[in-house]
Amino acid sequence: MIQAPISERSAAMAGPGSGSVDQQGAQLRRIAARFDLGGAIAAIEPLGNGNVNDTYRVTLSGDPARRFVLQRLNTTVFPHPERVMGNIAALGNHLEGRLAQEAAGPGRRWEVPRLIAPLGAEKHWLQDGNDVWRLTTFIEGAQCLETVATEAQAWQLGFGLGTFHRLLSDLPIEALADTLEGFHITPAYLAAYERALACSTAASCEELSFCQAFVAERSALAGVLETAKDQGVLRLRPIHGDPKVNNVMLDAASGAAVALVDLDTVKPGLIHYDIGDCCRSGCNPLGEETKDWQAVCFDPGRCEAILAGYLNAARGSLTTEDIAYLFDAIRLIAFELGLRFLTDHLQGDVYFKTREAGQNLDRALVQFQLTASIEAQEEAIRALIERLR
Ligand code: GN1
Ligand code: MG
Repeated sequence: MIQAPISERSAAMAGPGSGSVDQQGAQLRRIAARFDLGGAIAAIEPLGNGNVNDTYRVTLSGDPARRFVLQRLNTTVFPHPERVMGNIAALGNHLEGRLAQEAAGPGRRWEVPRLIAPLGAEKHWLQDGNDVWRLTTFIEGAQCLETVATEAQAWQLGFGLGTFHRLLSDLPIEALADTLEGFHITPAYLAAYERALACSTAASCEELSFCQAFVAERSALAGVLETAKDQGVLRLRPIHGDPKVNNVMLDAASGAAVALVDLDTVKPGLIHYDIGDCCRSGCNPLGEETKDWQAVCFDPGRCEAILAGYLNAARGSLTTEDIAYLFDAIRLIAFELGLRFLTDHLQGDVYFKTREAGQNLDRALVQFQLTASIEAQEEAIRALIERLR
């Protein structure tokens, strides 16, 4: 798991609130101690590189040391914590039921982060002032990647997402709440971008003009998945919502996918959002935070491996129409994320965490360059999808 000590991160990334590292550490210990940990806390450290919530690893004393994940939920992004937590509980119960009947694959382990309740509480989360906290189990013996280095890793990424979809395929969507209205509805993001542009005070620059022209040329594409959904060609299913590279845990020894984490965005949606997100993230070897945006390209080899892994786990649940929209999904989700970063830049960085001014504009450029690379390789990507049918 890639992580940095609190002192190496900005206050915004380290959260919670302002104050010294010592004060933050004391607050984290106070919060963690209110959960049913079953032991004494030895250490709490920042975990991962999430753009939305604040995430920490809690380690207890003892050998072997038990570990947990403590998170402060971003309630600006998720204004209905009870829905988020209800979905995570429903998903956990469903997956545990399925896993009791069947293995994820021959000789494979598959795990689900489970919620640990606060002491003496009926709810799965803790309200502390305006903050909402939760504690989950830690997936031991596993790690996540920030970028995919090999096609074998890409295959595991796809297999992990396919397994998640397969295990959830019999969970009725009515069991899941809408935790984030408008999430992955690209036409709604386009409308939000146009509103933000009309009243933005962001400084004009060459990069911003490039982005504006890039979006204007592609605005007609925005509705491709929503139209197919409205026409009944594609249907809603339980999705993860955020299956980027670093949300897929791989076994530390074998490299096999063992869990999907970061379950806030689990809700009814199109599996195409997930497949598109997994590919836009897993097929960009430079990663989404690179400064060298002009060098960003989409790697079709990794894409073929992700889709092969996905289909190995979930082929049975995909229709001919689902497959027909895979290319559109891969292009659209890269474009959509660029649009979301650009809108946040125009709005003054109110949604995604940033460490420096202009970071969301840089992130938008990376996703737009990735979109352009996908478009330039359309024929090859469509051909590899055909080969996998
Ligand atoms: C956010 O928090 P994190 O890093 O898991 C975002 C995703 C984006 C991702 C881009 C709720 O995810 O949609 O794809 O950043 N999550 C939300 O890195 O908006
Ligand atoms: Mg997330």
